[in-house]
Amino acid sequence: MGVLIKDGTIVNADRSFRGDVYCADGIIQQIGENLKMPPGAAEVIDAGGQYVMPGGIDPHTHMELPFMGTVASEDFFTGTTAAAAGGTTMIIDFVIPSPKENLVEAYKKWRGWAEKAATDYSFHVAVTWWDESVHRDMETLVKKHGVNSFKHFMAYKGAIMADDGVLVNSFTRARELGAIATVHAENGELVAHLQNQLFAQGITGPEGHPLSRPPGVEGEAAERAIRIADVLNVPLYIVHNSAIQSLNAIARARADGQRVFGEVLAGHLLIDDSVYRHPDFDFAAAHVMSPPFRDAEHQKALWKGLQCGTLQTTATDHCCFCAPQKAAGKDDFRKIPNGTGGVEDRMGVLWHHGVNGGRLTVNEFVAVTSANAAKIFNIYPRKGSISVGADADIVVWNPEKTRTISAKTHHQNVDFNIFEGMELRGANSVTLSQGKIVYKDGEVRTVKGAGRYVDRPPFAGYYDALKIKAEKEKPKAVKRGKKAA
Ligand code: URQ
Ligand code: ZN
Ligand code: ZN
Repeated sequence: MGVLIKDGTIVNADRSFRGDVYCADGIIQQIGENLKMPPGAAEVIDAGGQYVMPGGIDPHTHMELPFMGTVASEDFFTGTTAAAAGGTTMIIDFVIPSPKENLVEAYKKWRGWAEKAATDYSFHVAVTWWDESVHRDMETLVKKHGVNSFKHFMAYKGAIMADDGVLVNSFTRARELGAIATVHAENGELVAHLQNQLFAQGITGPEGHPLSRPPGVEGEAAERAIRIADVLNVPLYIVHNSAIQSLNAIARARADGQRVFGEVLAGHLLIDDSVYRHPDFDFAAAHVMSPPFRDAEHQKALWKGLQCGTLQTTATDHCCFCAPQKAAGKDDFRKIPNGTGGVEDRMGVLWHHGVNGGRLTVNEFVAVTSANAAKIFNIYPRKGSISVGADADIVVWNPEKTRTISAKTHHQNVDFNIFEGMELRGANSVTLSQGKIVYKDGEVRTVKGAGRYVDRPPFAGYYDALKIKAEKEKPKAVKRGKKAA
């Protein structure tokens, strides 16, 4: 039996129009005015006075991530359930091999963890080291496992940090394979130096975290990644931009015609760095994530970057650790597991502060919460659009529904919410995944394991053109005859 969504206003990234949507067998079957269904053919959802939009895509989450000596508290089932409760119907998570860990083995391990997911998911794969096996495995992952994006952590020295050698080798390989390179842009050497310097000066609390990661640490790494990607002619996606410096680096490169994309977290748009100076350790430590939340000047610039198209996507970097886990850094901020939540609240806070706040149109809201990520990671229009044949991942959005965010009521498996107490107007009344209702009016109806792994094909066209260009521009050796006698 299908689902008929009646009398709503359909909102895609490019346009809005009145219409009914009929879903069956996991996809959108029909779109049109006054669709007639044979009696009993469908469960009917009254979308009168509401928007019918593509389900959110969060391109940056870390469910059950083993990190900094512990494991993130949110797993793939609870995390995708919380996401659905807030209107997000797909996540792109990360396989993060330890240095020297075989990439394909790590990928298979993460695939096992994700089998419990309730909604669809995919994986970026991190390149945290380099040798010939990595060169080989990247091809296997692209050609056999639907991976088209490779992540590089320029931070986290001594753990998963990729140095310039790894960046150069991996970026080159990504381009050969038709994949996109993505980076966490912070200079890991600078961070380590500043952390140790602050700690030696007796700054041991969470207030040391932002001091060890000033905006310049991010700006340098963003600029370096952009320059390396430019020389190697590989598209680049910079995750969780938090600072004016990285924003300006992206804007310059894009104005120069370079294929660079930027992501911003809902948290970085709305939470400021005063949280780290809160007297309560648990409160301050709960906000420790990298790059850190910054002051209002950066937030203002990030909103402008999102509005003008310098930044294309929003995400959450949902990576949860509860107070007992964060307490590992009670006496040493360098040991506080980095990460915060948000997967349930991204859509709501972006609607309230973006659309209600007059910063985004409803179409731009769809673009930055769903369609752009689908396009950049090559799964559009299967995902990110309300169109016939697309997956029936849909949110019915009630612009008048109000709610107050709280850890007491959220579905996220974590004891803290960075948006605690925030009052919102506008929320999903219904979420559908694969044409099935997974959330309706406060009730989650997710099924463990119902989610599917989504293959993301390489970017053939762009790379074929590149190959032709490279052939044409191949440098020619200068023929030098014998010196004249
Ligand atoms: O750096 C990341 O994206 C992961 C490890 C989550 N933690 C964080 O602080 N952002
Ligand atoms: Zn990161
Ligand atoms: Zn992350």
